Amino acid sequence: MAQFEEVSQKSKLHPKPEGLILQYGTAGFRTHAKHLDHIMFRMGLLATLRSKKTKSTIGVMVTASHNPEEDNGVKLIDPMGEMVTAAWEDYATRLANAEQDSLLTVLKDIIEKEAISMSEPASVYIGRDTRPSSASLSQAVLDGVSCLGGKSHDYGLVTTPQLHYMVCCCNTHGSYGSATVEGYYQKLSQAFLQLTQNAPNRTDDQKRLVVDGANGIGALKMREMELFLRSELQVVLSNDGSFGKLNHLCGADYVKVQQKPPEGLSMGARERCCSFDGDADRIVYYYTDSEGRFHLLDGDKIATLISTYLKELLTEAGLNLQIAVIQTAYANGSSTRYLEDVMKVTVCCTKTGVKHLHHAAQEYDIGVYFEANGHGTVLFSRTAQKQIHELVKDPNTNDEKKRAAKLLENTVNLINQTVGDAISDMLVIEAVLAIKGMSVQDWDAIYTDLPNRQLKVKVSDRRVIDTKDAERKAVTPEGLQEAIDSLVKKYKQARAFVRPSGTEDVVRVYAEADTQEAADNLAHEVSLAVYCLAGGVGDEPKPLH
Ligand code: 16G
Ligand code: MG
Repeated sequence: MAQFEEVSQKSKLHPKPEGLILQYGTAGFRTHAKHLDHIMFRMGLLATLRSKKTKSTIGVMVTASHNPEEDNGVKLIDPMGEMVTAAWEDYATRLANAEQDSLLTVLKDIIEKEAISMSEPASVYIGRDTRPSSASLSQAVLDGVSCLGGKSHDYGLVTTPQLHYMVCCCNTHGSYGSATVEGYYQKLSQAFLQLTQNAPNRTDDQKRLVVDGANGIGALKMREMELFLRSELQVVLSNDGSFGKLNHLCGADYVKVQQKPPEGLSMGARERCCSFDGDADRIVYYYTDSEGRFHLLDGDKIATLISTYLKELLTEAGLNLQIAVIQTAYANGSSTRYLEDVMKVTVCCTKTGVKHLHHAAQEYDIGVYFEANGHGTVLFSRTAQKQIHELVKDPNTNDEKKRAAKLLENTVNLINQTVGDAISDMLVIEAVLAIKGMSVQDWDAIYTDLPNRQLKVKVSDRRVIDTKDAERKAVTPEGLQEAIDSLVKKYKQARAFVRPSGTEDVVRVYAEADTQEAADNLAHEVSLAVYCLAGGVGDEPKPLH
């Protein structure tokens, strides 16, 4: 067929370096940009097949999120704006690793397995972050799409969640919103302005928010969106990319991991600040108190704030909808305890990675999911949305119920339900704080985090570690879990687990305990156990103190 002939010809322009093996990891392919041209071309091919198979528009986002500027990556977006399914992640890996002369064989194999009719039309949406390599890499994706006769729409510079939103808008024929960047700003800002009408007396100080844009796409898009927010949110934008390097000493990942403010941000005492990551799908908040101490409000605190607010509104509206919070093993023990014991909401724990949390959240009327690192959103089931909508419309609803139902309705519109979205999450948080009349300190005081520490250990093959119970228990190597259990017993309020990273060639170690010193010691001792029992390489882990 002519299409295959063209693939064969064009693929020569995007040659695969022989022997290079890459995996479609937790969030797509990610590595140094110089190794990615062939991957992009092939993901263009795969997205086109996926589109033919699902008879829907598929998204391809070129970004490496919080990785260094020199890296890049790519992820595929399924019809409803969610991450591509596991079977297709597998195809992505196979296609990526096929040597030049077997590319067509692998491609045809996928077509056959999935019974794809090549005469179906195909449509692919493409977006990219601000990395210097992203423009040419997204061109390679476009080449792949056109080889198989797919139609493409290049959105150019967009945040990852914006592209997820576009894909969902397109496949729901506009019922989720209009598939343009302007449509996104309009939908979110209208909902935000409606919500903040419920907090009419805010001062300019309360409306002020310091935003660290990680020198990336989030900063660019925040600038564009400012106009739509009128003066209801007064954003002081730092690390806007005008001179600093992407993710360098700034951004959500830096702030969360280092537990300190980013460079390039001037923050007054008690001032509310937040950081986006490099593709604006993650957010964390923070402030320094009057003694200069730094306080981080991570994904767990965000989930608590949002779920408390939603639960109160459900009660006020008299709606009987089940709300659950989805976390991972990294959730601070204090947050889980608070949610279960004080808030009395269902808490569920899944493996690390947005797709796992997203799927778990779909099981509830309202599923609030956040990873501690700031990835997350809220999913409202069809039933939940319908009930909220009907209550708003019901002429017999009393004023209190109607107010609560309207707040819920606008909150649904403000949330990007396709994936975690730093801009949307930020607006939800700002609206909730405004409506509840809370300062960032009030929010922080909901519960106190247990001190914790994360470390990484290099081993010769991280796959020797297998886990169960949502990564909280190690099944292999033999003896490791027993060793962790006996170490944990030495400390108060302690917990620890290990898991192989899905994005880096390391084993991650997490520990928490009643004091920072205890958490540090426990993390170190667990690292030593991993080093000894799981084939550690290089120097033995050193104590932190
Ligand atoms: C990816 C995941 C993130 C997860 C992280 C874990 C998405 C969009 N991103 O960045 O959710 O927390 O990987 O990394 O799913 P790790 O496996 O190296 O610890
Ligand atoms: Mg990201």
